[in-house]
Amino acid sequence: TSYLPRVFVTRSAPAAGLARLGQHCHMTVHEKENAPTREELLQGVRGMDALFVHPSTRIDKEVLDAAGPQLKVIGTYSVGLDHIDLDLCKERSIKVSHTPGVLTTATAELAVTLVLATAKRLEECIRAVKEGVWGTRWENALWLVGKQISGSVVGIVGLGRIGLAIAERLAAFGLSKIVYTGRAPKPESADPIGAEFLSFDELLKQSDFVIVSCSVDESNKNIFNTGAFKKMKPSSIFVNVSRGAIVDQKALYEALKSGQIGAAGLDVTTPEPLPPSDPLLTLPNCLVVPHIGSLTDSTRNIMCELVVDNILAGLEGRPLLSPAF
Ligand code: 8YV
Repeated sequence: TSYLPRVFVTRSAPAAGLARLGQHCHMTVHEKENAPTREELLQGVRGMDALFVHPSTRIDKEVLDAAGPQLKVIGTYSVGLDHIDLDLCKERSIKVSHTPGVLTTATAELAVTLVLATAKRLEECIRAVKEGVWGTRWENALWLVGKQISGSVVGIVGLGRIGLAIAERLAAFGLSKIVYTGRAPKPESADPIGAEFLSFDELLKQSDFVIVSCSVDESNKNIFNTGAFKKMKPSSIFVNVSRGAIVDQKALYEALKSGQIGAAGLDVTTPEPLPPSDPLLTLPNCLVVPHIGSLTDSTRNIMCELVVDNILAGLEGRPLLSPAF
């Protein structure tokens, strides 16, 4: 009898991709709405040959030990890899794949949405109309005054695939300039829009919009701290579509509350989900959406197909389509 490889899926994913995986593997899906608890995870991974994981699930030594030495491949349903101990996977010859490229457009569209929504104070506007405040305030000519995007300086933190796609879309608004920061300046071929490379501090100083689209690891955790927000313009808008961990959220709260910066639009927070009692949600100038960057009809299906293709490749000993290392 032939052995069917065993796969654990940590959270449900689009049906077509999972069905295909199920044809080749003995598949266990954690069907609940929420990510598995640590206990459910440690139990679920036992004896698995492959794991289909999401960013909400941390894959560290304890999880790899619990899985056992037969574990061959981990496919994450994300471009971000911050939840996986990649060094240990390498050391143990466990292959790891992610989903770069296929979610670039969806995530860039969301970043542009957050830029527009925060600049035009959309959430406050909608609430004012619904709560009947419109009729009492509109004679004040500057009530709900928004921010013009044309003529502004846009600063991108991480001009990778997603950062570039954001910059290209915002360029259509007629910006004064686009600047970026990152580990090193990009070669001209990787920067078709001719963005200007600046140090982190200089970007904070010059930008009207600071947009974070980089990957996050130990090296850039909490770089948006009190000191960073102090360097930004009081009118500036902070947009984050990467990971909450790049921000000291208490410092962000203080900066928004005191007017050190103008507004924030966040797709990512610490923790996720953000509890409704979080102080950030009491601020009129902070817009939070529930990590929907890649959440479009077409993108999520393609992401799932790519995870499945990677897992099957890994199980069959073929090279991965989109390896993490
Ligand atoms: C999530 C993401 O993977 O790609 C990433 O890094 O954070 C998102 O696309 C998605 O929300 C599924 O959990």
